[in-house]
Amino acid sequence: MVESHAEDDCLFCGIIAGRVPSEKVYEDESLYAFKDVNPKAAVHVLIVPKRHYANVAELAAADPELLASMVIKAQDIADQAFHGAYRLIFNTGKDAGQSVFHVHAHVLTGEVMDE
Ligand code: IU
Repeated sequence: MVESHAEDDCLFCGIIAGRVPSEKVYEDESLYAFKDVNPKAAVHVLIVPKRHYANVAELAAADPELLASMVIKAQDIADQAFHGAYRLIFNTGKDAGQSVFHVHAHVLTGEVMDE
């Protein structure tokens, strides 16, 4: 059973609720997007679903339409920032670099990336 409620100790639940500051770039009834505090590209936005899922696989299993809406929003951000070119990264698991266990899409765009 996937947990869907906000978790008291979840950083991104805190950001979505406004308890933790963030630089919001987009919000609707199901998604929240904000600038990464440690950007790895000229434009580095994190897109998170408001419902709490630990990682992208849990989200895909529970609500594939919500996952699709994150991809569509990433495309929209990149369309505005950099003619639709972007990288979309879901770090999954501590050993892959996931540090916040509330699924988030890294949207990296705004500059030419060679590698
Ligand atoms: P990761 O894939 O779980 O490693 O990504 C977490 C990201 O959250 C990472 O890029 C941080 O820079 C970012 N972040 C943030 O944007 N705001 C915060 O308050 C904290 C982390 I803590």
